[in-house]
Amino acid sequence: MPKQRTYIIGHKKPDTDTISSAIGYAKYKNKTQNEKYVPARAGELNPETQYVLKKFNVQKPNLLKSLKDKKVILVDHNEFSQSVDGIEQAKLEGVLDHHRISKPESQKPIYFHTEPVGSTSTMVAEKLLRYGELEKSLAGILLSAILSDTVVHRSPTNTKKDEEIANKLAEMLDINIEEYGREMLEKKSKIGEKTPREIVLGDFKEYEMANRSVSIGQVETVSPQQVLEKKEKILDEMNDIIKERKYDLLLLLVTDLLEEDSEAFVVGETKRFEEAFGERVEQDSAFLEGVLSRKKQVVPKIRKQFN
Ligand SMILES: [Mn+2]
Repeated sequence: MPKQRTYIIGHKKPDTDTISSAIGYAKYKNKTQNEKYVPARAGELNPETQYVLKKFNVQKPNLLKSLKDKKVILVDHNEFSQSVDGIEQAKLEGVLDHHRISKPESQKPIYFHTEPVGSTSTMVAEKLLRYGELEKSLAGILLSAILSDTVVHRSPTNTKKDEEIANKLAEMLDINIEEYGREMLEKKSKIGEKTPREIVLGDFKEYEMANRSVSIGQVETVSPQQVLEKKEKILDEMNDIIKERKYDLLLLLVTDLLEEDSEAFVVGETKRFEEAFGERVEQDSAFLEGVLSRKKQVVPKIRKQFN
């Protein structure tokens, strides 16, 4: 009887790290073990991942709808709630991940390798590099995954190891990390295709502040100029929205992920905003240096003004 294959699969709503680490780890396991390992995916690919696989000429893994009774290695996640259905009835063979551990259970001893690094692909690339040769196509998708998960090494989750491994891969491929990182991350947002209303309401949160109502949208992008050049139309839309929904203050943060600051479009009680940040609002907007986080850097300051 032929041996049962083991599927290597990442989380639902797959991103570039989940897909690249599954492909890369399957390659590594096939080189080093006497079993058959097959990469799989848990859902449709996002535009960034599609772009990456096409650029490096790598086939997308097959879609798996159920893990029931299958031999499985989980990459880039370990919480069963993020896995494909049937994981509870799967034969868990291993985990390779960089997230916090909740409580996966296994019936037998398994490989369980987690590290607090910026991407699972860093761990996969390290294994492959240590083992020996690494095809350029594989180096390309693993490098892309590291740059995607760490926002080109700017995320607080980024580590020295992510940088060392990324540098090795980039050198092999003769790729400039900053240039390529920007090119790739631009594929993620697809801002060019969005209407002003979609830009404002895409990532949108409402807050009650002492019986007043404040709402803050945020666009996180590596090409803020694509949003800033639509400023007038976006402000028209924000003026409509604030009337429709009776907010007291409405903000849109246009956050530049690479420069790490934000331009805020401000509609409604502008004075509150000016007092919160000590910045003048001119032509309905203000520049907020070093501001990346709505939750940590914006909401508390605004809340103080209303309370
Ligand atoms: Mn990841």
